[in-house]
This record gives sequence, structure tokens and C-alpha cells, in this order.
Amino acid sequence: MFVIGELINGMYPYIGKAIKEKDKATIQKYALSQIQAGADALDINCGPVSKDPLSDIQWLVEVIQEVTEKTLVLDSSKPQVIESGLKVTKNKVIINSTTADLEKLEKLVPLAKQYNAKLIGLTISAKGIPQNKDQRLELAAQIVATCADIGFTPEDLYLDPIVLPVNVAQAQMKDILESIHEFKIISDPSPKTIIGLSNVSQGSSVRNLINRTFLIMAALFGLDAAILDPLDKELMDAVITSDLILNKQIYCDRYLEAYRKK
Ligand code: THG
Repeated sequence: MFVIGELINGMYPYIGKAIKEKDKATIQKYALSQIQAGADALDINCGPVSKDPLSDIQWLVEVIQEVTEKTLVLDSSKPQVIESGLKVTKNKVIINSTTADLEKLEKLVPLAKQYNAKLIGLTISAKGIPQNKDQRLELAAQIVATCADIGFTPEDLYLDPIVLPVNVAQAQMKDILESIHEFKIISDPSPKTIIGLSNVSQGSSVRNLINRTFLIMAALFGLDAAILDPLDKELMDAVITSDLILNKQIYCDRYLEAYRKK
């Protein structure tokens, strides 16, 4: 499982404050602690309160690149903010994200090509969040088709079924999980799949257990990557153990130690 740390997000008050005060040390601390805990990449989101996201995202990218060469995941619904971040990114980069709307695809797919970036495609459109598996698949197929038209390989595309909180969309959880499997058989070569894991437990109690259980289930449906809290040690242990059981790592008795990333 490709693990993307979710903690550098302005929605967290301490990150929002650090962005506002240009507090480099706090941002670098959260970058390094997530990597130490096993993150392969870092999601970077200025959050809803940023007054100047075009410049804030550049500051975040530059500050984080001073301390790590890991992949950066530029997270914004605004293509101008993504483009601004891309201009200063030297590390490998993933664009997070486009929707299935043609207007966004026609802007972001060429941008991904130009910057040699991977791209996350959310199965959402101007009509809103899909309510079932068929609607998710239809949007996924639209994204894959547009990428093919523009010459962007599905291997560089991550499809995201949009995980909803279990306390508001309980009846959809199974559809969301099954979508992950069906996305993989839309094209050959397959697109990759990704989720924002913590969405599932928003507003619930016992969040860690809900996150961990959903992650394990999604792993079986073929999930390739997840945006999650890598400082949740039991979650990271479940990620490693899922990889073991799905034969992505060779068994040994001390597999947790062996596969905990440095
Ligand atoms: N898909 C993709 N990108 C995404 C998401 C997704 N990026 C953003 C988000 N979803 C993933 N990141 C988070 C980060 C934090 C939380 C959820 C998802 C979270 N935050 C606490 C909350 O809202 O309750 C904040 C609590 C606090 O302030 O401490 O749960 O789905 N492609």
C-alpha cells in the first residue's frame, strides 16, 4: 500500500496557524514525523482559511522539500493552486485532484503530462457525489476515456471512489469498496486506486477502529494507495499486515519490524 500522510492540511488548526505565521519548524516537524512513521508521500493542502493559497502552497512545497525528497501530493480543488505548486516542486508529484468534469480534465490532464505528475481523479462531477456503484463507474470511465484521448497513461492515474462518512452513508459503504475493484478492470493497463481514509470516520466515535477496519477491507478490494494518518501506529501495523496477507511482502516472523518503513 502506498501511504500518503494527511496531516499537512490547513483544516487542522495547528497547521492553519503555522501557514499563517510562516512557521517553518512546525511544518517540517509534521513532514518528518509522518515519514518516520512510514509515509511514502505527503499530502499538502492549504486548507479552507488560506487567504493566498497560490503563494501558501509554494511556501509549503519549498519548506517541505528542504527536509525530504519524498513524493508531494498537491491537494486543492482549484487548478490554479495546483499549477502554482507544480512550478516549485522538484520532488515526484501527484496532482490531487481532478473531477470527472470535462473542463477540469482538459486543464489538469495536460498539466499532469507537462509536469510528469501522476493524477488523482475523483469520481464526482458538477452533478454531485455519486449515490451508487454504477454512477461511480460511469464517472471513472469518463476520466479514463479523457486521459486516453489526451495520451495520459492509466498507470499514472489514481481513481478515487470518494469515501463518505459511515455515519451518514452507511448503505453506500459496500458499493464504495466494490468500486475499488471494478475501477481496476476498466482498462488494460489498469488505473490505480486511492481513498481518503479518514473521511469514513468523520463525526463518528472510535474513529481509529473505523479507519483501520475500512482500510483492511479496501486492501482486499485491491486498493493501491491511501491518504491517512501515519502516526496512528495500529493503522500502520494493519497496512503492513494487509500487505503481508495479500502476498505483497514475503513472510517472516518479524515482518512488522522488517517492513516498517524507515
Ligand atoms: N480524496 C482525496 N483527497 C483528499 C480526500 C479524499 N484530501 C483531503 C481528505 N479527503 C483527506 N484528508 C483528511 C484529513 C483530515 C481528515 C479527513 C481527511 C479529518 N480531519 C479531522 C475532522 O474533520 O474531523 C480534523 C480534526 C482536527 O481538527 O483535528 O478527519 O477523500 N483524493
